[in-house]
Amino acid sequence: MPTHYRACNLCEAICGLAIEHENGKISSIRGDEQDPLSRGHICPKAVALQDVYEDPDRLKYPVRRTINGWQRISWEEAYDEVVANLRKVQEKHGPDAVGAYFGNPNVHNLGSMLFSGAFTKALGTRNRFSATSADQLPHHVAALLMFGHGLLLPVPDVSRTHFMLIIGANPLVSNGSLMTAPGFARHMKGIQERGGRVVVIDPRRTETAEKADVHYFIRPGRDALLLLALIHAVFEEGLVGLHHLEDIIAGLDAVQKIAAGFSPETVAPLVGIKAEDIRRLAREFADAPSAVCYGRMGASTQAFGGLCQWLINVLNIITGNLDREGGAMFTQPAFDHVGFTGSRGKTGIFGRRRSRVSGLPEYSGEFPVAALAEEILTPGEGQIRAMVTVAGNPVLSTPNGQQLDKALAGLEFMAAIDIYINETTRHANIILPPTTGLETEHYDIIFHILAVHNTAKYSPPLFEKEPEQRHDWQIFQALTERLSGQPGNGMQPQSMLDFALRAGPYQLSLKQLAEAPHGIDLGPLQPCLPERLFTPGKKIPLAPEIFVQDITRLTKEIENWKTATESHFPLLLTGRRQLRSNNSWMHNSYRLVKGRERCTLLIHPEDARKAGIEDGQEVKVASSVGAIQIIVEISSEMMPGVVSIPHGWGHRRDGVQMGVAQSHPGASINDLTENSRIDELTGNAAFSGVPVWVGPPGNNL
Ligand SMILES: Nc1nc2c(c(=O)[nH]1)N[C@H]1C(S)=C(S)[C@@H](COP(=O)(O)OP(=O)(O)OC[C@H]3O[C@@H](n4cnc5c(=O)[nH]c(N)nc54)[C@H](O)[C@@H]3O)O[C@H]1N2
Ligand SMILES: Nc1nc2c(c(=O)[nH]1)N[C@H]1C(S)=C(S)[C@@H](COP(=O)(O)OP(=O)(O)OC[C@H]3O[C@@H](n4cnc5c(=O)[nH]c(N)nc54)[C@H](O)[C@@H]3O)O[C@H]1N2
Ligand code: SF4
Ligand SMILES: [Mo]
Repeated sequence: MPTHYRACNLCEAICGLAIEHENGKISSIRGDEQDPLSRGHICPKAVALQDVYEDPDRLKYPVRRTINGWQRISWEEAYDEVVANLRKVQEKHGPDAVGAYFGNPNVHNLGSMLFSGAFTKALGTRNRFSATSADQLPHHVAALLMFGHGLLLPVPDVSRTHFMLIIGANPLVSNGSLMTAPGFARHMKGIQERGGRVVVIDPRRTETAEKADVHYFIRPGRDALLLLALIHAVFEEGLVGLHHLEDIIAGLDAVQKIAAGFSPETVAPLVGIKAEDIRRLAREFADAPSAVCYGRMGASTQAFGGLCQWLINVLNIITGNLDREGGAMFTQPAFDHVGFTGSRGKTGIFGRRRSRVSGLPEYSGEFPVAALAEEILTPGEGQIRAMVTVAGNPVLSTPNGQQLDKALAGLEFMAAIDIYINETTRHANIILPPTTGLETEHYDIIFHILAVHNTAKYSPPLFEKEPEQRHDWQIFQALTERLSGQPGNGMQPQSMLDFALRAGPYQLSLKQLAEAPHGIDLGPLQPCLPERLFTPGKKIPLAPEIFVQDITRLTKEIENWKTATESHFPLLLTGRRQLRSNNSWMHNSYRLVKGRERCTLLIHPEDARKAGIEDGQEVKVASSVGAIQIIVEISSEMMPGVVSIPHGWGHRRDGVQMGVAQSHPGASINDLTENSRIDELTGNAAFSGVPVWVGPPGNNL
């Protein structure tokens, strides 16, 4: 039986897959043992590639919403109608009256990465939003200000480190994020086998924490304090060692001065970790032959996400662990997007403009998505009156999704480039569905930049698309041509990829990659500083002004924490990822959703007792913006006072056409999260620590 080798594009891990197939039918999907990055790892989501391919609910042709339901139309008609309507709105109300949201799968799609830029330019609106600001924006801002490029993100060198401090991430389930580490369990075991340690800081005893050497609970949103205390201890105990970074670090004194105010003893009662444990952690981290601190969603999607990501870099730097084997290192990918853009001065821009209603900062042409609904709902010049969503489901994925749901319903026009009629796209007037997964070719431009080992891999499509189908890039191209009134330059993803590979650091070609179906091993991460920096004079500013200033906001918040009184919403809500779920869109695969209910509220036994609720019962959860009903799972894996709900659920809504998902609907955590809860510094959504009330369904607050 023929075997097709490809990289999975469902999440950041880009696992190598070996797919056996015959006559257009798949018989098995396994991990590819010969893939130099994933070495055979695979997760349950990969088999859902087949389910998405065969899904009868998936759209393959453009549809228009009419009073009699969805009607199939031709591609030409669809393109013309979309462009005519967007232009009509822009002519009447100005270019910014059209808004655009780009969702997560865009970055997992070669064609979209190469063609969406021209499309947004042709759209000509400043009202652009994406999943970035519900996710990793603080990482980009810290990288931009410290290393000179928003995408020059340090990656944990997990295959060589001796100490890994994980803050607010669950890589055993997520397989790493901004750390492409397929088969993270293997890496974690490796650390422990070479005598190293893994320490996890998380308000939930996660799957990763369970396997780690040490786990500490932390009060959500207070990680910046812990990091300041760790840095304080490193200074106080004389453990600072810049090593090879000595000549390129500026601002060490400023950092020492800031951290001086945050001793482990002052911080301990606020974060819930003992001072002696904080001191020991600092000592072990600094004394290890190599160490890396890594923080992800939990340390990013919170009110002090910017401070956290800055301080994580600081901790790695002052212990000499940045750009060092076993520490936090930079990759050298074959398609060197960072090098290309950086050498042309396109490194990222932060805070040049502010959003119209709430004045949230722009990052590289995008406003924070927490501001999207208010930009649609608030009248005035620049109000959004039409939307385009691309590979995104912001009704389920962004804070206060219900408000956005209402806002989208009131638009003059909406178009969606998407494969499903879901909670978001049901509001579209026209849906343009692209090919996906197994029908597309793939080279991962983004996640090779973030991988724990340098590799390169090209995947041809497994199945030919039907003649009537279009790829994402073809849709972008057709819309761009109509919007700009100019014909395209005829370039296709393959020729662009080949060009970039040849111009890249290894001077590879697409032909070479095509001849190596398992991928090419380009070796372990290498030290590359100061050459790789894009900062003035190739120095690393350790204390950029905006972070230093944000400490004042933290200090004020500490006073609030100290004086807080009994609240109507006594519990703090956090999120979690699950092995059989992928953000908001893969619940239409029966194989993934079958079995016990997954969209549950996790709560500590003591909190459940106080709330008067029992395991397995349906309960009510309420926040300042809304309420949901959800099955409860009582577990001491939760920190007392903190509850957890996975995101991406809540499919039982009028008009959704995803049969399996609607029969396993769950409830949306983002019907509870507040759009006003953001990291005020970066504008990132602060999902962690939303105050909520939990009780029996009949009860009110
Ligand atoms: N409360 C809370 N909210 C969160 C998070 C959290 O942890 N907690 N996580 C946040 C994070 S990290 C992220 S990344 C976002 C993700 O949120 P979104 O950006 O909304 O992305 P998805 O939920 O993955 O939705 C993907 C959409 O793309 C469509 N799609 C799938 N494949 C393709 C394709 O090949 N082409 C096109 N054009 N469309 C496709 C799907 O049908 C679906 O509509 O959610 C964020 N929201
Ligand atoms: N199976 C699966 N894998 C995925 C995805 C998926 O949906 N399913 N999504 C992919 C995407 S888009 C992303 S961005 C990544 C995310 O990858 P991760 O960040 O590794 O995944 P999360 O489960 O969101 O982990 C966040 C952790 O932070 C904790 N946390 C919450 N608040 C706080 C806090 O204030 N402080 C601390 N210290 N911890 C806190 C939560 O309890 C949780 O354990 O996963 C990717 N991989
Ligand atoms: S971990 Fe991610 S990339 Fe790997 S098989 Fe699962 S979904 Fe695909
Ligand atoms: Mo994400």
